[in-house]
Amino acid sequence: MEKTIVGIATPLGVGGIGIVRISGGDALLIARKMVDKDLTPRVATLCSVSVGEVRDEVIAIYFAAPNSYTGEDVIEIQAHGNPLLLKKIVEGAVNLGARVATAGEFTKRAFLNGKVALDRAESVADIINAESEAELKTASRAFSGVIASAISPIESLLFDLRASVEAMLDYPESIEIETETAKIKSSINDIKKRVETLIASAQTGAVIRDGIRVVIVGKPNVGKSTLFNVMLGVERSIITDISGTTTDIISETFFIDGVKICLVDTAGIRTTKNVIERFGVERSHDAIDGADLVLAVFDSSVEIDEFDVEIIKLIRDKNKIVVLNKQDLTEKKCWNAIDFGSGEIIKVSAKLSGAETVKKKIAEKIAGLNINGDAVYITNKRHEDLLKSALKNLNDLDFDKMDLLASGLLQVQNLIGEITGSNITEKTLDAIFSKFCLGK
Ligand SMILES: Nc1nc2c(ncn2[C@@H]2O[C@H](COP(=O)(O)OP(=O)(O)OP(=O)(O)O)[C@@H](O)[C@H]2O)c(=O)[nH]1
Ligand SMILES: [Mg+2]
Repeated sequence: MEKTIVGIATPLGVGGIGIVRISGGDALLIARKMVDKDLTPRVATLCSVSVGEVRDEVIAIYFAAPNSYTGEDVIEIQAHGNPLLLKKIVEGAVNLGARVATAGEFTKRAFLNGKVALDRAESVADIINAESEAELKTASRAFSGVIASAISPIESLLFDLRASVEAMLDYPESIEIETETAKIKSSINDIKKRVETLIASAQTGAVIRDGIRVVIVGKPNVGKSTLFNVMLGVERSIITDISGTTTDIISETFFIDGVKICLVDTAGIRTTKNVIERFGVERSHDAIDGADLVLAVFDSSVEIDEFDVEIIKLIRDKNKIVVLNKQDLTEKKCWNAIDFGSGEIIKVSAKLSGAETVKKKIAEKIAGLNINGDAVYITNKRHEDLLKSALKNLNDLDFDKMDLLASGLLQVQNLIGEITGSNITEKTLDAIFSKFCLGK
């Protein structure tokens, strides 16, 4: 029998209520020695808990196995939310034979006891860690089983396919080889298409998980920091009329339509002798490389110069929005004739209502991703990597050698099984659950 574990389920800070959870075969035995009332399954019992000199009035709930989160006997003690008190209750349980739970151990037990499928268990961590509405929505959909509903059919198709290939190997005389091979090929194509669709969805999945990195670039004094501040709605970056005011990268997070935007202000790009500013400029080049979307800002009230031209070259092939700023002043004619490459051009005044126009454009790009639709998005990097390996193996299958085909399909099935949990090693499980917070 697994050792009984104990952990604090609520965040370690002062709060109205703090919860200690005990799970395992000895949970009830341990709890009985700590509280002064008898516990009935699924009844919230007001009682006293004592650990040494410390006493608290708590609500204790007993969930009898297998009808609990972990599938084991579980006791939840809802005490007053003082971290010292909660630690004391944990200490009490440990003195009576429990062990402090490792990160994610309660959920790991839930998985091992068949209470929750692996993809759903993994989405529990995503629900807890979600920072944006889009992330939360996708994680809760994953918890409701949409990933499983996309992956399980692939797993069963592979299972059937292997059976057909093996039947062909074992009883070649009773099978019409050509028809059967054609069937197998078409079924493999069907599987490939499903895997490809899921891999493609991971691109949007990454946007949901990591947000969109929007980097503001331009030469000094064009109004990058002004735009940065008005988009955030706070005076975060220093603005002056002196070129080279921003010398380093500054970033802040905000949300557009429930999607996390990491907005980055950079040092104006130009050749410079000032050492600090030069470092900043180098970082700006790197920031362009790491951007999902570039906001390329130009001062339209002055003529274009060689620094602007250099920036246009740098961002030519990037996903970008060109911002012709300072429209409250008179625009120089030259800007209308410039070829910026792909992307949209907007004319704004960051000092006036420019931020709203830029945000609207970003919102349009987000709408294009259709995040709020009903499609299934792979947001988990582990799932994405496994699907990519599976696709590679599917592409490498050799139809001329049936015995190799069978083992090739088994490999694909094993990879998919690592997503659903039907083929999983202890090491992978530990890696998955170590990312959980303590007490979950
Ligand atoms: N008239 C006008 N002035 C603006 C506008 N946007 C910014 N400015 C002014 O342009 C000057 C430079 O603005 P910043 O936002 O510091 O420019 P920057 O691109 O961040 O400059 P560096 O940090 O030096 O690279 C400041 O005096 C701003 O007030 C605008 O839309 N219209
Ligand atoms: Mg600046």
